[in-house]
Amino acid sequence: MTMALIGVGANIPGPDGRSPLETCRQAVARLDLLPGLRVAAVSRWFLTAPIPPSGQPDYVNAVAALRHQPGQAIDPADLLARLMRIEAAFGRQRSVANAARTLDLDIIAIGGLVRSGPDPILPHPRAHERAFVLAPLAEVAPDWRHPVLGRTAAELLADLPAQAIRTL
Ligand code: PH2
Ligand code: MG
Ligand code: MG
Repeated sequence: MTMALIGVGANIPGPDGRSPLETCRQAVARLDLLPGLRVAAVSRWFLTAPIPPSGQPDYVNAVAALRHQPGQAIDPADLLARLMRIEAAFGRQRSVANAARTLDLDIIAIGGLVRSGPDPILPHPRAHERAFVLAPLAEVAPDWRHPVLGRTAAELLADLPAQAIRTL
């Protein structure tokens, strides 16, 4: 069954002062309410140094696996639009790339789908070089293989130079 694998991240408090971890937990609850999709698994929560190094606060990161109801396909553009609405609901402001954010929801992959554009590009074009994606991804989808590179998240992670991440 196809899974949508969603990266969840935050590194500044929300407008109401809610912590990054609390924002991320509540965002996962919202993912479970998306039409036709259920949260099948959530990784542990990780505290991760910003990539690229920027002096920003550390991020809280996790990956959620969403399962869709049998017989329904996941439309990538529709899912992206829904994720952006959840980000906005949690106070996400869009400025420059890699700016600190109250909430970031990224589609890392939808099963083995390969898509070069329009957005979302799948798999996420930087997922394979980011420990903050690969370590939680390996927990929720140990059998998933990057459809272009042919490797599991754990294999990709083992190839990376060490990055500063730890579980919360
Ligand atoms: N997200 C980014 C850029 N850098 N670094 C960490 N540690 N975690 C993130 O989620 C992250 C980042 C762009 O979305
Ligand atoms: Mg991101
Ligand atoms: Mg994003």
